[in-house]
Amino acid sequence: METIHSPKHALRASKTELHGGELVTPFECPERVAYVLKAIESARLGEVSPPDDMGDRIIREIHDAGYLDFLDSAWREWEAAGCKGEAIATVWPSRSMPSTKVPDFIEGKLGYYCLASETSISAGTAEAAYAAAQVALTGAERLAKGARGVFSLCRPPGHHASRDQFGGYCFLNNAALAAQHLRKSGCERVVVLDVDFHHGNGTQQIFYHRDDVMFLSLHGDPLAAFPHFLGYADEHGEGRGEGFTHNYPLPQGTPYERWCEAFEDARKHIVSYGADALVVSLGVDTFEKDPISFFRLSSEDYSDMGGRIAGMGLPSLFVFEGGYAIDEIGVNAVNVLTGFEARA
Ligand code: Q9C
Ligand code: ZN
Repeated sequence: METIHSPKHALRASKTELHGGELVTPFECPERVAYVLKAIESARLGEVSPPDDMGDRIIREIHDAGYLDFLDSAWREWEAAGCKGEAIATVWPSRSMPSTKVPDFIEGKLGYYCLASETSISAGTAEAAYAAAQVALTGAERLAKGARGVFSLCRPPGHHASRDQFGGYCFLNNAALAAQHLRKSGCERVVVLDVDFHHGNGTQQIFYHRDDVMFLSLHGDPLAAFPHFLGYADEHGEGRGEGFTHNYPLPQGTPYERWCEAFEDARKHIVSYGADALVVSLGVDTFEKDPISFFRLSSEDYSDMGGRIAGMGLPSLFVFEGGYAIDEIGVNAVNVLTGFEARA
């Protein structure tokens, strides 16, 4: 299987994550990609290629123009305001002051365009996010040209980024961009299956009113797990999108057997939808040793997961999302891909 990868991911090297009331070194760090590349080599998964520059046409279809301008200028404006640390949102248009005005000053803009404050904006963040978007779009293009399986090694991740908000370590929604590109390249129906531990709130929001992209997510119950405010079982889509969103919130300590029951239900929806292509939001933070998550998958389980995904018989693009147990992150991600190839 071909991997698409850009060294520009390293431009995203934030020094601070607001975690438990402290500023810690972010869990979502550049070393994650180094470990995955090492595992790709050890497993002889296949070629690692740079992305093409696919431009910003699809990015502008998925994301809000004001939000994209904000991402481009946020770091400059933060520095110009004399701030010393990285850019962290501290005030929001929240339930008791639900304004839709976009403030002029960077403090207000940050709150407007941010959904969770653990994620700091640092120098180079926008450039890295753009490169990750190109990695996703290039993977989608390979699929459109006939590839059976491709791995877009995106970093920073994307599935928490909505049309106009960043957070949860995400800035541009790589999986949504890939799905949209597939739609514009001849696929009538595309499925996004999100197997990251966290609910893919951004992807769900982006496609919530659409029937041409089905979204399904298996994740830690939002009552207990980030992002807390989306991802419940009663969210099924709206308008034309009614019936095209499916959520599987799962409890603390979920083992692979329980995860598979949810997967099999999701598989039935995917197969009866009659999709032309599948985008997998591939996070491996469902791992038993993940430092910020609470499922109990083992390294071997990921091989089986890849086989089950292959069993649906769809051209599949794997878009990298989360996973923070970095010693095993490479093996776990590559196990999904080799498991896929073994049964594809
Ligand atoms: N104290 C992805 O896996 N957690 N994002 C915030 C920590 C944020 C995870 C609470 C987790 C975001 C792509
Ligand atoms: Zn995650």
